[in-house]
Amino acid sequence: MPAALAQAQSGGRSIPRTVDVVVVGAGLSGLYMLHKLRAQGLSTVVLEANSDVGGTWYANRYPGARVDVESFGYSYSFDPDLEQEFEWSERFATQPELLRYFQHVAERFDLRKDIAFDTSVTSAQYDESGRRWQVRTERGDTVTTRFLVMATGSLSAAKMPEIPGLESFRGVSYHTAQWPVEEVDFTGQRVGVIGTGSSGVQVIPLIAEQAAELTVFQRTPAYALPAHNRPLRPGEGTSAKSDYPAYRKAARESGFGVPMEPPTKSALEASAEEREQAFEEAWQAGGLTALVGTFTDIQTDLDANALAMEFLHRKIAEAATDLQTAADLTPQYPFWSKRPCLNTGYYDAFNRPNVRLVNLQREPLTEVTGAGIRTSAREYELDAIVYATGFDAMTGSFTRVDVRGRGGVSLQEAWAAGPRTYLGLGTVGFPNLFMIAGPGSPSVLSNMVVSIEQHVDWVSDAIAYMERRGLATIEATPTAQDEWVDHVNVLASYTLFPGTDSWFLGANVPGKARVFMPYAGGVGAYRQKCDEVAASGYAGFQFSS
Ligand code: NA7
Repeated sequence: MPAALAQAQSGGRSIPRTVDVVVVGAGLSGLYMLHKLRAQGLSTVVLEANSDVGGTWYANRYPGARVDVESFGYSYSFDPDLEQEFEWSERFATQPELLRYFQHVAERFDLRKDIAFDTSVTSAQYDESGRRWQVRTERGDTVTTRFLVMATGSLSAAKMPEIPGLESFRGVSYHTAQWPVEEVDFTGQRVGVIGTGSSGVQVIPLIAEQAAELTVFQRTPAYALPAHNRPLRPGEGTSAKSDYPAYRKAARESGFGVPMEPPTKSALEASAEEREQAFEEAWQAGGLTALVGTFTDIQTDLDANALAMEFLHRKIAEAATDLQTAADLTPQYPFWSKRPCLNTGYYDAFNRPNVRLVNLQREPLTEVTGAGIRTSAREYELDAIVYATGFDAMTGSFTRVDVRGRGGVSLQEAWAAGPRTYLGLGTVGFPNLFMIAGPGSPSVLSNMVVSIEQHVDWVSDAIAYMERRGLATIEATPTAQDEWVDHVNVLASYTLFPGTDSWFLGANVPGKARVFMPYAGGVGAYRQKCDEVAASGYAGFQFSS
């Protein structure tokens, strides 16, 4: 039997031993990548650690999980029929609805037959003489491939906090990003939630409704902006969908990957009345980007930002009835210097009699005990702890696989001082390895679907270009990569991001290099650069034939 057709039997599913492309991950990126590569006639297998499609939307099934980009925009644009046929039910889709969408996509394009589920990739090693990647899985499969596409997600390496005593807790522990498939019932329980980022802000109102007591352990308060989520009105879907061509174009040319009128005026030049009106309109519109998009300098100038902060502080003071709680919930760092959250019932939850807020800045968390959580002030007895403590973002999903390129150098070693990529698509020393939404691309600073589709299209075009010319390998040049890393850093330095600790900077992972990882120039400018690179015959990449 030819090697290419030999099948490794594992877990009841066969995985080909030799393919043109291995895609790691069957989330948003992996599904579309598979669809594209298949259409190009390339043999492709997707290796997925979870038991079904959906990636981050498979794993983050905690109560309250929902997307914070509007449903119509957070969907694939590559197929006009797919665009029209799926019915969204709410302004911001819930996790179960998103999962149904990805399952629908998998079925519609018959994707599952080329996906191996429950198959965790442990290593990928580049064989320089054969110019192939050897990809190994936890189940013992080895797949040899020309191209390796890491479609592993920017927010998929869940992170537990470094707190002494985690193992000693006698109750049940959960991480929001590793939520069980079976329903969790907190009725009658004393629950503690650690973390008030997006996941904490979403899960807290739902647990508050169910648990006997909820204690929220907050280290840094979030700016929780109103979602104004609601069921979609009859006909709203049809009308939004009829506008798709213009909507998608505007999203692709925008900053954040959502259509938005760019601001023209500085907050410092506007009158107090003008500012109040603009901020209030943005507050009423809801969503993550309306308020930061009111004036040109909210994200770049501390004085302009302070005006938005003052408005937001007032809103939080109005929302939380207890004065001390309101003060504790009020962030003191610049707005949008770390990612804000979308609020559906978050501040209201703290007005319930069964919810209390523990400000860890006043009473630091010291340990997890057998009975609960101890702070410097006291012990809180709990039946369950929910860790809403985030991710080793942007790089964790790449480096937790032992990826080794030329000379056996690992990605972890190559990125020890921070991730270095060209366009967030490729990295020096790792031929024929593509990243989808990698560090150095807009990724988490954008509507992920817009960024992912653009990357997948670019990667499949690059592979098609190589096929047409009989080229064996593609790799970023050191000069192009150095220049790109510098450019990403310069763009970040124009913003307020570098001044506030966040996972954008790797600040939530002890020992991680402090480098601002996403590209802050906006998806429109980024797409233009990627298109120019492709049109010029892939300037900044070198090929071997
Ligand atoms: P985030 O945004 O990283 O939030 C994690 C939260 O957990 C944040 O409030 C952290 O406080 C807190 N945290 C982490 N470690 C600790 C310890 N040791 N003690 C107390 N509190 C801690 O993750 P999310 O999952 O909420 O959201 C990630 C992204 O997913 C989100 O932005 C969306 O894009 C989707 P800190 O701020 O570090 O003081």
